[in-house]
Amino acid sequence: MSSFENVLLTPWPDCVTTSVPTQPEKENRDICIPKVVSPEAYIKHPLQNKWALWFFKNDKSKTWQANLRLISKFDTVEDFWALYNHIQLSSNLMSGCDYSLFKDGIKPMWEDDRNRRGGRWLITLSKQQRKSDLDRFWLETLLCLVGEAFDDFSDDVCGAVINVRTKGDKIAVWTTNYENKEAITHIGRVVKERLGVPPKVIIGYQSHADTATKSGSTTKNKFVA
Ligand code: MGP
Repeated sequence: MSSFENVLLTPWPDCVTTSVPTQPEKENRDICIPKVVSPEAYIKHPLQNKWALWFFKNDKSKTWQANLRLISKFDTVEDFWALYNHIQLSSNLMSGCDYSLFKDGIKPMWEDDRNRRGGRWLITLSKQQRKSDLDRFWLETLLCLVGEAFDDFSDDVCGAVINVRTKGDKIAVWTTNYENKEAITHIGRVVKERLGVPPKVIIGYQSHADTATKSGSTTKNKFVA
């Protein structure tokens, strides 16, 4: 037995068996070379937060809260894409449906403790934008959330909602406190930039308290970007 054969661990749980040409006059001999597998190959890439995806289907015989269903939770990049690729694009949903992506533990409703004093940056889309912009705006919003794109202010973000509506679809990023001016201004700037909303298009931030108690069709803006 050569000294080389002595250092080979056999059987090796994870190795590649290969034929190595030895001296020409001898036949090829099988040896086992330990394969070094990088952790990158089998460890999923963790996200900073765990997220929950919710679905809302408008059934008028039920209350608003009863129409809201949790689809699934994830906390890795791979599981995010697995879920994203498994569900319908927003533009294929029936009118009246919503998706919401919120941090685990925060319900996608005004009543949650982390939303009660909060508000939302609202992007309203024209009917034509369902075809051209809706799905890519929503995906970019999701990537901003799971990728923690809001620098020091990502903690202020609670989640995002997409409303598919005949009158015009909406995408909103919800934050936790409408008094946190610095956080809200920064988040609004990032959303506008990442979605590629032209500078001349103004987006508004409204408190949930105002939205929940509005009387007309519009809610006054607390901030604009
Ligand atoms: P919506 O689904 O956010 O917008 O709110 P839509 O359908 O475009 O309607 P519009 O009023 O903005 O033109 C529709 C209705 O759903 C609200 O008026 C509430 O009755 C209910 N609703 C929406 N949200 C986000 C909540 C919530 O967080 N809590 C409760 N209790 N009801 C809500």
